[in-house]
Amino acid sequence: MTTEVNAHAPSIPDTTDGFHLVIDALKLNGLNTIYGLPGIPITDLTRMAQAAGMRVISFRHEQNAGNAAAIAGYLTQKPGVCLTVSAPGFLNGLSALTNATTNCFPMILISGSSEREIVDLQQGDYEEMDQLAIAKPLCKAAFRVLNAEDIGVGVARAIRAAVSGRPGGVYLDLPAKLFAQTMEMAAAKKSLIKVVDPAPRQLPAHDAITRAIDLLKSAKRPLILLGKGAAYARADEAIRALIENTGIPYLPMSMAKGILPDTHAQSAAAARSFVLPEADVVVLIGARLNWLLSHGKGKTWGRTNVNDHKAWGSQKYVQIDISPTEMDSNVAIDAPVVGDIGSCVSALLMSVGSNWTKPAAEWLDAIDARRHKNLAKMAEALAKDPSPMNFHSALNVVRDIIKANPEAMLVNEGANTLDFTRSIVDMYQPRKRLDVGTWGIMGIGMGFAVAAAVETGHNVIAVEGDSAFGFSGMEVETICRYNLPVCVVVMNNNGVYRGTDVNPTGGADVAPTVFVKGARYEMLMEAFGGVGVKASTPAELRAAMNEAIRSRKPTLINAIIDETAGTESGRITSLNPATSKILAAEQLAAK
Ligand code: FYN
Ligand code: ADP
Ligand code: MG
Repeated sequence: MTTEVNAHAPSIPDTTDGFHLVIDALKLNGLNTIYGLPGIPITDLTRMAQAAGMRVISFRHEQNAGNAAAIAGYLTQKPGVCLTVSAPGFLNGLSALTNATTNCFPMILISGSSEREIVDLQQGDYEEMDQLAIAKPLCKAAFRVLNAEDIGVGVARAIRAAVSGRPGGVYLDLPAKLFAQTMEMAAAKKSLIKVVDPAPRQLPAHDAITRAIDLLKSAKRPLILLGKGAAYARADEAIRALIENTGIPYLPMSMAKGILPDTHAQSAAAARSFVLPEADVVVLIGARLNWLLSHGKGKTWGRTNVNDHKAWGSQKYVQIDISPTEMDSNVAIDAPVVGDIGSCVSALLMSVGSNWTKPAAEWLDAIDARRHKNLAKMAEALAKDPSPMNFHSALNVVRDIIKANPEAMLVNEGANTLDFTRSIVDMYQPRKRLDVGTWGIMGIGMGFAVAAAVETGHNVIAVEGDSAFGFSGMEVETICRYNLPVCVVVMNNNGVYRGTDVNPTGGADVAPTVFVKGARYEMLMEAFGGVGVKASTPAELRAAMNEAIRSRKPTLINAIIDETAGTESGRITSLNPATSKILAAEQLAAK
C-alpha cells in the first residue's frame, strides 16, 4: 500500500502533513537542495519541495543523485541530501552512500519505504524491503521515522550524525504512510529542530600538541602529508602557515591538491617515491594510512630490509585526525593529535612560532633535485605532439586550461585518465579536484559534475576515461536539462585501459576490455541540445574547451586518444593479481 497525495490538494487550515514537515525540517537547517529521482512514494515530496522554494535536481539514476549529494556535502560541510524511492531506488543510492561514508563525505540518503506491517511479515508489498537493516552496516548511522511528530528529531539526528566528528553517510527511512500523516500546525512547528553547532569544534589536548612538537623538533627529514580531510576542514590559511613557517616539504593526496598551489616551492608531489621512504617524521593531516599510502608499509616506505635504517619503527608519525580510532590502524602513531583539523593545526602553529628551525638544506636540496628531474621529464613528455594524441598531449591542454581558469572545478575518473590527470594537471585552489577517492570508484563523474556546478556556480571540467564515463553517461541529459556549465572530456581509447586487446579464441566476441571502435560520444550531448565536439588534435581540444568555458554551455568533447596508450589499471597494476602474475612470469623469463 502506498500513499500519493496531490500536490495541489487544498490543505485543511492550521494543519500540516508529513511531506511539509520533512521539507520544513530540511529548510530550517539550511538544506535547500535535493538531489534525487521521483517515484512512489516520494513524487509529491519532490513537487512540494520545489513549490516550497527548494532546488530539486532530478537525475536519471539514483546512484548519480547519491554521488551528487555526497560531493555537495564535501564542498559545503553541510550534508548533501539524496532522495530516492523504495527498494530498487534505495539500493541504487546505497553505493553512493557507502562511498560517501568511506570517503568521509557528509550526506543523507532519504528513501521512501513500503509499509512496515507488510514488510516485516514479508507479505509481498510493493517494493518490499527492510531498507533500514540493509543500510545500517553500510553507513555511519541509520534512522527511521514512523510518526510525523518525530520528523524534526529524525532530520536533526541525521544532520548531526552526518557532519559531527568524522563526517559520513546517514540513511533516513521514511515509510510512505508518514507523508500523509497530519499534525496541528502549532505543535508541528514546535516539533522541528534547528540544529545548533552541528559539527562542534574538537580542541586537541595540550599535551598532544607538546608531544607532536617535540617529535617534529627531533626530525631531520620531516614531511607533511595532506589528505582530503584537510581540504574538507577548510583550514587552508592555517595549513599554509604551518607549512611555510616550518619550511617542511609537503605531499598532497589526490583531492588535497590545491590546498596550496601545486606550483608551491615546498610541494614534494613530483618527488613522491623519494620522500615517502626517506622522511623520518611524517605529519599526516586528514589523511589515512590506507592502501593509497601502502598502509605505511613496504617498499613505498623504504621498508625492504629489517637491518637498514628505514626498518620497522624507524619512521615516526604525527597524525592529526578527528577520529581517535584512526590512530594505530596501520602502523604505530607516535604523536596522535585528535581534534578538528582547524583547531589542531592552529594549536601547532602557536607552538611553532616565528623562529622555527627550518629543515636541513641537505633534505630540502635532495627533494628539489628529485623534483626537478621529474618536472623536466614531465615537461619533455608534454612537449611532444604525437598523432593520434596520447594522454600527455591531451592532458597538457587541460593543464593549460585549469591554469588559466583556476576557479574551475575538475572532476576526474578512470584508470590511466585518473592517474595521468592527477600528476599532469596542477591545481591552484583548494577543493577543486574531485575524484574517485578512497575506493577507486568508477561512476562518480556526472553526479559529481552536476553537484559541483550547482553548488559552486563555477565552470566544471570532467575528465573521464571512456569506460568510466559509461557508468553515468546518461546524466548528460540532466546536465542539458539544467543547462549546467559542464564540459565533459572523454579520453577515448576504445576500451578499458586501452582498446587493443583481442579475443584469443578468434571468436566473434571482442575482448572484454574493448568497446565499439570510433564511438561518437559527442553525439550523446548533441542528442539533448548540448554541444558535441570530436577532437583529434590538441588544437581542436583546446579550441573546444576554451569555447565551453566561454559559453558555459553543456559540452562533451570526444578526445580521440591512441588506442595503444594506457597500461593495465593505470599506476596500480600491482593490485591486479592476474597482471602481477603475468608480469612476474615475464620478469622471470627475461632473466
Ligand atoms: C607527480 N609526479 C610528477 C608531478 N606530480 N612529476 C612531474 N610533475 C608533476 N607535477 C610524479 C610523482 O613523483 C610520481 O613519480 C608520479 O608522478 C606519480 O605521482 P602520483 O600520481 O602522485 O603518485 P602515484 O604513485 O600514482 O600515487 C599512488 C596513489 C595514486 C595510490 C596514491 O596512484 C592514487 O591516488 N591512485 C588512485 C588509483 C585509483 O583509485 N584508480 C581507480 C581504479 S582504476 P615517482 O616519484 O617517480 O614515483 C582500475 O583499474
Ligand atoms: P586521503 O584519501 O586524501 O588521504 P582520507 O579520506 O584517507 O584522505 O582521510 C581523511 C581523514 O580526514 C579521515 O581520517 C577523517 O577522519 C579526517 N577528517 C575529515 N574531516 C576532518 C576534520 N574536520 N578534522 C579532522 N579530521 C578530519
Ligand atoms: Mg579507455
